[in-house]
Amino acid sequence: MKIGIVCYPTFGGSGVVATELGMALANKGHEVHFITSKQPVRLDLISKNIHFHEVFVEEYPLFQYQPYELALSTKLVEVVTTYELEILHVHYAIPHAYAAYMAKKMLMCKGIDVKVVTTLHGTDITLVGSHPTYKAAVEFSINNSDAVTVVSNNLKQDTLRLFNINIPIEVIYNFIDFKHYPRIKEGDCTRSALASDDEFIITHVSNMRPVKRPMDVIDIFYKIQKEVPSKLLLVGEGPEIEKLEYRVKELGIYDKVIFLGNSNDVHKVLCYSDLFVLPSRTESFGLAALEAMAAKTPVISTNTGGLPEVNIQGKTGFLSDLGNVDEMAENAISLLKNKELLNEFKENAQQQAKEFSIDKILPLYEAVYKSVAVGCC
Ligand code: GMT
Repeated sequence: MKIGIVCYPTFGGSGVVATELGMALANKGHEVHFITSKQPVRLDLISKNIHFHEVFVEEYPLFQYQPYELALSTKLVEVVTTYELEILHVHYAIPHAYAAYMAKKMLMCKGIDVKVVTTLHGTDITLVGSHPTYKAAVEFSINNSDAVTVVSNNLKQDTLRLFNINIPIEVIYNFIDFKHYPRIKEGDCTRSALASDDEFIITHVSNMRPVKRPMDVIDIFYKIQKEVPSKLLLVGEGPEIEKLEYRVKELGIYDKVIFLGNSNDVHKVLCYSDLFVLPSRTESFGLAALEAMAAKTPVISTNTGGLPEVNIQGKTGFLSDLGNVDEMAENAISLLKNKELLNEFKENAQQQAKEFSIDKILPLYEAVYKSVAVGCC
C-alpha cells in the first residue's frame, strides 16, 4: 500500500513509534512517505520504500504564531496527489488529526478519497487534548477519522471518558523491533566507562517534563545509593534538567549521576543498566519502560495509566502509587540486593517485552489500513 505517516520528529515516544512503524512497513514492501516538520530522529532515510517530505512554514511578520496546521494540510494534499497515497496515518491528535481532516476535505474536492487513520498516544487526550482550548477540535478530528487506534486499554478508557466518541477505537499496543537488540555485541556492553564493577546502574530515560516526575527519580536514587553502590544515568533533555542538576548538587551525589542528554542509542545505554525507574504522573503506555524490558532491564514504576499493562508487578518489576518514593526505593534496593531474583526479573522483563514484538503488532496496523481502504472503493 502507499502510506503517508505524520508525526512529531523529536525524541518523544509517539514519534519513535511512528518512525519504527513506517520503517517496518517499508521493509515489508509498502511505500511509506513521512510528512513531518523535520527528519524524524530514528528515521533511516537510506532504505528502500522510504520517502521524506519536509513541511516548511512560511514566516510572515503579521503572524504571532506560525500556521503549521495550514502548511501541513497543504503538504498532505500535495504528497497524496503526487504519490497517490491511499492512507494517511497520523500520530498524536494535535494538530495532526485536524490537519489530516482538512487535507481529506480538500482532496475530496479533487475526487480523491484518502483514508485517515489516527493513533492517539497519551497527552493528546489526557493533559493537552481534553483542555477546553483544544477539546472541540480534537473530538471532531477523532470522530471524523476513518479509523482510530490507541496504544493501551487505559488510553481507550480515558478517551471514552473525556470525549464524546462515536467511532470504534481499537487498542494496538506499542511495540519493540528486536532487530535493534542483537546489534549489541558482548564487547559493546562495557560498563567500565560509567561505573565500577561493584556498582549497579540505574537508568531513567525521558523528555524530563514534570509529567515524568524526574525529581522523584533523584529522590529514589538518593535512597538507593545509600544502601547499594550505584550510579544513575539520566538520558534525555527537557525543562526539568536544570532543577535536577541543582538537586543532585544539593544532595551531594553529583559524582554518582551522569547526565547523558538526548541519545539515539538508548538500547546501548539500557544494555548495561540493572534497573529502570519511571515514576510518571501518568503514562498512556510507557514505551521507555518497554524498551528497557526488551534490553533485560526490570522496571520500578508508578501504577498509573497504562503502565500495569506493560510492567508486571513482582515479575518484570514493581509498581507503586504516584509519589511513593520510599516504596519505589525499597523495592529497588531489595531487588538489587538479591542477585538471583534480579536475574530472574531481567529474564522475565525480556520475555514480557517479546509479547510486544513488532512481528505481532505490524499485521494489526496493516489490517486497519486494509479495512478502511476496502471501504473506500
Ligand atoms: O504525551 C507525551 O508524553 C508525549 C507522547 C509522545 O509523543 O512521546 O508520549 C505518549 O506516547 C508514548 C508513545 O505511544 C507513550 O509510550 C507514552 O506513555 C505517552 N506519554 C504519556 O502518556 C505521558
